Amino acid sequence: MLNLKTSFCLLLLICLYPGPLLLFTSTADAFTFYPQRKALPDAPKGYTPVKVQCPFANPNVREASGLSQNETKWLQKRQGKRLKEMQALLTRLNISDFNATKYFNDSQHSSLPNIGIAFSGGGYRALLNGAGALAAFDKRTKNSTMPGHLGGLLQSATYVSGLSGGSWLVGSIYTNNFTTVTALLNSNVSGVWDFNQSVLQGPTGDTDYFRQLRNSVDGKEEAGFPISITDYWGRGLSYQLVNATEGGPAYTWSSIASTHDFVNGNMPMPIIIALERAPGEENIDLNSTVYEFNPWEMGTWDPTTYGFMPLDVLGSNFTNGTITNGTCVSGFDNVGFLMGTSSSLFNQALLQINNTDIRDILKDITTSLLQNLNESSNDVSVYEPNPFFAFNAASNQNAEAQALILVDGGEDLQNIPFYPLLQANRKLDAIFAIDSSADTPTRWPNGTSMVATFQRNSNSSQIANGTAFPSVPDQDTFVALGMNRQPTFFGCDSMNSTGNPPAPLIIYVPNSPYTYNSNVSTFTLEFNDTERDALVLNGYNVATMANSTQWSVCVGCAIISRSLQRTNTSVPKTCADCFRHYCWNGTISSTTSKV
Ligand SMILES: *[C@@H]1O[C@H](CO)[C@@H](O)[C@H](O)[C@H]1NC(C)=O
Ligand SMILES: *[C@@H]1O[C@H](CO)[C@@H](O)[C@H](O)[C@H]1NC(C)=O
Ligand SMILES: *[C@@H]1O[C@H](CO)[C@@H](O)[C@H](O)[C@H]1NC(C)=O
Ligand SMILES: *[C@@H]1O[C@H](CO)[C@@H](O)[C@H](O)[C@H]1NC(C)=O
Ligand SMILES: *[C@@H]1O[C@H](CO)[C@@H](O)[C@H](O)[C@H]1NC(C)=O
Ligand SMILES: *[C@@H]1O[C@H](CO)[C@@H](O)[C@H](O)[C@H]1NC(C)=O
Ligand SMILES: *[C@@H]1O[C@H](CO)[C@@H](O)[C@H](O)[C@H]1NC(C)=O
Ligand SMILES: *[C@@H]1O[C@H](CO)[C@@H](O)[C@H](O)[C@H]1NC(C)=O
Ligand SMILES: *[C@@H]1O[C@H](CO)[C@@H](O)[C@H](O)[C@H]1NC(C)=O
Ligand SMILES: *[C@@H]1O[C@H](CO)[C@@H](O)[C@H](O)[C@H]1NC(C)=O
Ligand SMILES: *[C@@H]1O[C@H](CO)[C@@H](O)[C@H](O)[C@H]1NC(C)=O
Ligand SMILES: CC(=O)N[C@H]1CO[C@H](CO)[C@@H](O)[C@@H]1O
Repeated sequence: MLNLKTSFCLLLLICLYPGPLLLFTSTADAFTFYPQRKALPDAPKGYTPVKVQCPFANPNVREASGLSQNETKWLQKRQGKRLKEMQALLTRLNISDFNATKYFNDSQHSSLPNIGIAFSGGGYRALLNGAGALAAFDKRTKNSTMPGHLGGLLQSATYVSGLSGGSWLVGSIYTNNFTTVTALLNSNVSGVWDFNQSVLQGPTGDTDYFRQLRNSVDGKEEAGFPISITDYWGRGLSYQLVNATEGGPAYTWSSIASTHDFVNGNMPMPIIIALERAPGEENIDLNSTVYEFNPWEMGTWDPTTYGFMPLDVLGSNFTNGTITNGTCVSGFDNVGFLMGTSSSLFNQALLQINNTDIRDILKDITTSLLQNLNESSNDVSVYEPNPFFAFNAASNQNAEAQALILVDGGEDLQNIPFYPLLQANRKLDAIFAIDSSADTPTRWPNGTSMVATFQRNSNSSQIANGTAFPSVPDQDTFVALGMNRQPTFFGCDSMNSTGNPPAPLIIYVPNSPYTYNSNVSTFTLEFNDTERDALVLNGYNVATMANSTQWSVCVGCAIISRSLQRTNTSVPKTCADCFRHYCWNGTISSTTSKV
C-alpha cells in the first residue's frame, strides 16, 4: 500500500494536501488514501481488514532468536539522538564529581545507558498516573527541566512499554504524533482524553456512537474475520484515545514504524503486551506465553511459540510461518483493537450496559458472540487466522488452533510490562517501573507485580528462558519497609538476579498520594477534568517525589549505575550515598502491617 500511496502522491502532486484524499465515495467500496506525510491512518478500508497483494516477497514468521533487522537498524539511529539528550539530562541532574559531557565523549559508545520506561495497568487510574510520570520525564512539559525535575528522561529512553491502562497511554501518545500529555489534556484542541462521558456513553452521548461501533465491527466480520467483544471495546476506546470524531478507524500500530520522526529515531520505541490463552485454559497462569506488539512485529520471546511475525500483514493466512499464495491482509492491526486486547479485562464493562436501545444495537455482544463462551471468557480477543499456526509445533500450545486467543496483559499478575524490557537482546541498563496497581484493599500497590515477575523468571529452565530480573522481597516486606509508598531501586547488585545476570536496575515507582488521593477504583470509567488533571499532577509528583533535588540526583545515579560498572569507573560519592538510601538492601520484614 505504501508504494501505491507514494505514487498517487507524486502523480497528483498533492503531497502537501493535509487531509484524507477521497478517491471513491460509494459506501460499499470507500477506500481512503492518505498522503505519505500523515502516515498513521494507513489502513486501506478503515476498521475492515482487506486482502491485498503481499507488500513484500515472502512475509514470514521468524524465530525469536534475536532482534529484528528493523529494530537493529532503528537502534543505530536512536543511539545517535539519545547521546546528546542523555548528556543534557545528566548535566541537569547535577551529580557532583561526574561530568556527563566528558564521560560520554571519553568512553566507548557502549557506555551510553539504555533506559526503558514501563507503565503498568490499572484502568484510567493507570492511564492518568502514568501520564503524570510521562509528563515529568518529558522535557517538553513546562518547567520539567528545572532543578528537582526529570524532564529529558523520556527523550533519553530507548523503549517505553505499556499494558492494559498503560497501553492506552502509550497508544494514545503515539497515535497522536507523539504529542505531549499537556496537549492531550487540552481536550478542546486535541479532541481526545475527554473522560467526562465514559466509553459506555461515547463523546456524543447518543445511540449514533453505538451504531458507529456496530458498523465498523460488522465490516470486519463481513470481510470474514471472526470478532470478539474486544472489537467493540477497542473501537470505543479509540474515540477517547485516538480521535473523538470517528475513532480513527484506519490507525494501525504498524504505521508507527513509518512515521517520519520515529524512523529518524527521535522518540523511544513503543511496545504493548498481551497474554496467550492456550486452548482449554481458563486461568491465566504465570507461565502463560506473553506477546508483544512493537512497531514492526508481534510475537513472543518465550520458548513456547518463540516467533515474530510482520505486524503490517497481521490477519494473513500463515502456515508454519509462511504465506503460500501471495495474498496478504492489511489493516488488521488497528491501534484500538491492540489496545483493547491489552486491556480486555474491561470487555465486561460493555456487558453492563442496561439501556435496551443500546443493547439492541450491540446485540452481537449479548447473543451470538457469547454463545460459545462461558462467563470467564468474556475477556478474549480473537486473532484469526492464527499467525503462528503450525509454527514451532513441538512447543507452541496454539500450533493447531485456527485462532490465537489473547487476553489482558495483566491477568497473570505481572501488571508492570517488564517483559519486553528484560530480553537480553535489548540490553537494558535501567527500567523505570510506574506501578499504578490496586493490590491492597485501599487500591494502592504492594509489590505484587514485582513478585510475580520475579517468580516467573525464577523458573529459569522453562518459560523464563534465562531472563534476568533482580531479587525482590515478598509483599509483606514491601509494605513493612514502605517500599510501596516511595521509590526503591532493585538490583543494585547486578549479579543478584534470576536467570543469566546482569539484570537491569529497576527503579520502582509506586502510585502514592502526594497532592491527590489517586487510589480511584480500576473500574471508574468517568472523570471530570478537575479529577483527571489532579490525578495527572499527582503522578508527576510521584515520579519526581514532589520535585525533590535529593531524588533527582539519585535518578541520575540509577541511570549511570550499570554503565559505570561496564567502563570500570568508580562510583561518585553522591551516587554511593544514593544507593545506600534507595537500594533495597536485602532486608526481609514479615511484620504484616497492612495498609
Ligand atoms: C566537563 O567536561 C567538558 C569536556 O571535557 C569540559 O569542557 C567542561 O568544562 C567540564 N565541565 C565541568 C563543570 O567541569
Ligand atoms: C513554572 O514555573 C514558574 C516559576 O516558578 C511558575 O510561576 C509557573 O506557574 C510554573 N508553571 C507550571 C505550568 O508549572
Ligand atoms: C508531528 O510532530 C512533529 C514534531 O513535533 C511535527 O514536525 C509534525 O509536523 C507533526 N505532524 C503532524 C501531521 O502533525
Ligand atoms: C479526526 O477524524 C476526523 C474524521 O473522522 C478528521 O476530520 C479530523 O481531522 C481528525 N482529527 C485529527 C486531530 O486528526
Ligand atoms: C503452565 O503450568 C500449568 C500447570 O502447572 C501446566 O499445565 C502448563 O502446561 C504450563 N504451561 C507451560 C507453557 O509451560
Ligand atoms: C530460549 O529458548 C529457545 C527456544 O527454546 C532456545 O533456542 C534458546 O537457546 C533459549 N535461550 C536461552 C538463553 O536459554
Ligand atoms: C491457509 O493456507 C493453507 C495452506 O496454504 C490452506 O490449506 C488453508 O486452506 C488456508 N486457509 C484459508 C482460510 O484460506
Ligand atoms: C489465497 O488465499 C486467500 C485466503 O487465504 C484467498 O482469499 C485468495 O483468493 C487466494 N489467492 C489466490 C491467488 O489463490
Ligand atoms: C516448518 O518450517 C520449518 C522451517 O522452515 C521446517 O524445518 C519444518 O520442517 C516445517 N514443519 C512442517 C511440519 O512442515
Ligand atoms: C445494569 O444492571 C445491573 C443489574 O441490575 C447492575 O448491577 C449494573 O450496575 C447496571 N449497569 C449500569 C451501567 O447501570
Ligand atoms: C498484596 O496484594 C495482594 C493482591 O491483592 C494480596 O493478596 C496481599 O494480601 C497483599 N499483601 C499485603 C501485605 O498487602
Ligand atoms: C515495516 C518495515 O519497515 N519493515 C521492514 C523490515 O525490514 C525488512 C527487511 O529489511 C523490510 O523488508 C521491511 O520492509
